[in-house]
Amino acid sequence: MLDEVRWGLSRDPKELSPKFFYDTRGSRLFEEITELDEYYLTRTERSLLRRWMPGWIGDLQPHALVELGAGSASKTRILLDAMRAQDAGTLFVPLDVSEEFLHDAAERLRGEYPDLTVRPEVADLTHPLEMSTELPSPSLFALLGSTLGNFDEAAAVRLLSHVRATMGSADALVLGADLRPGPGKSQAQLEAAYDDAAGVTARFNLNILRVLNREVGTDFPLDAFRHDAFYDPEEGRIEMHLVASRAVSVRVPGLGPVSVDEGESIRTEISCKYDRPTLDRILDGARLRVARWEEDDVGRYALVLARPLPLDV
Ligand code: SAH
Ligand code: AVI
Repeated sequence: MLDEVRWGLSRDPKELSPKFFYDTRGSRLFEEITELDEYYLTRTERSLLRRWMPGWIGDLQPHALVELGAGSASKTRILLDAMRAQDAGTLFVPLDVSEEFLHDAAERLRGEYPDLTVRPEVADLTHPLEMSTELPSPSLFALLGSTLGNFDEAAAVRLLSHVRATMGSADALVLGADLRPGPGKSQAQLEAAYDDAAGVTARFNLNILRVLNREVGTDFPLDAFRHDAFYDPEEGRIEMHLVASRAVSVRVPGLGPVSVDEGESIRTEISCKYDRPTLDRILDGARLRVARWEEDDVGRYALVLARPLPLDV
């Protein structure tokens, strides 16, 4: 973690990896975000899952569900219920970097689904997947919440290639993808989802500095930074930043003091927004193809079923 932090704070412009948001407090703040009026992503995805998953699971009859970046696994119940209704899977593998939060979610699901084997995996999706659980065939993988968007295109292809390397030819991946602004979603609505009136996203953003101060021994003064989020139409992505309201000098172990000028910003997250050609290209780069693409009625969000393409030998 310290190496990654040193690397990001030595760059110009400065950046931090969004995976550092998610200690238990950060994961809880994200949960709060998902309930905000402005954050349409979760509820739109939830209704798409309810509409399409029973049929897709009926066709696939998976024996296991592997959820990448599972978080609280709140929408997962829709998939698990569909599997139970089809007498399909009995194994659930939630995978996440946020260890304590993951184990709590796994414990809750064990209570709710006594017949289900729950095998949580603490892992970083930016590395090749090394599962300690052997997966049956077919297995269904899920990457929900548009979490793929927090990776740039090259990193998204790498991440999905790691997933593809773990998949058998009969497996499938269900992907949630937030879409670019269009007739049914203005840029202002998109930006409001990342800058809510109650300030929850601002607290989530600032949480990264608390995590760094505690975990790597930096001394960021939280009161010197404010939340900023904007949509970049050229790149097709939201960027979240922390902007310094005064000049500060921050202790970074192993790097010495790092100065942040007044008005200088640290980028903490990108959240890429997709269209069909972009997602086709990313999936193809990872040897996957779109089998189903379903959007909500105004085209805010897509639920995608991807199937493996043969791997080059
Ligand atoms: N899937 C849930 C949660 C999305 S929040 C939903 O749809 O609501 C993103 C989740 O991905 C968090 O739980 C976070 O801890 C996890 N995450 C972020 N970066 C990760 C990484 N590099 N490796 C594994 N998990 C990661
Ligand atoms: C987890 N991820 C897909 C969220 C997103 O929308 O990019 C994280 C988030 N950042 C700000 N609000 C929510």
